[in-house]
Amino acid sequence: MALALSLAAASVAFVLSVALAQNTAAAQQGHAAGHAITEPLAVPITAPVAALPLTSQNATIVAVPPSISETSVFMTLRNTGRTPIVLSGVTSAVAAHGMLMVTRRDAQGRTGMSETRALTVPAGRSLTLSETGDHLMLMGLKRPLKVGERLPLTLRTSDGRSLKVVALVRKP
Ligand SMILES: [Cu+2]
Repeated sequence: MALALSLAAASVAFVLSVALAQNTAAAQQGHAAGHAITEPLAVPITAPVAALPLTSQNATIVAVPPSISETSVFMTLRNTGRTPIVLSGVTSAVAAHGMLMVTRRDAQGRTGMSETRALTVPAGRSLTLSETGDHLMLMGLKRPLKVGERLPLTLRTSDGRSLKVVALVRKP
């Protein structure tokens, strides 16, 4: 009895699944036919922007006296992707603008920093932004920064992507 019921149930289920499959097939044909002309127009013109395979660690901003309107930003950036990531800018709500900086030693052995248009994080590698090397600067600070506060920054890349970073204001 139990077997007969379960067989009956199984055959009902089978009939239902065949009917569903036929309906689905019909629906798919209808879908395809209905979209034959309009589908090309429905394809997005721009592909969705892939997430940037970039992480930031130990982001800090150096606190400066109220009379100083610019400061430095340091962090370690890691590119977990397979292509280089080219940074093209940094912005913060507390600064008029940001700059990418390189520190270089000149022919006389003196080190100095200058602005650069790009900083590259190599594929699968890290770039350390530090006092003695490449770094970021915030120019035209709109208010004094307090030691211990955390401030959001936005790093931008040359291909139009961005990374939000929260940086800790620390003592000089
Ligand atoms: Cu600097």
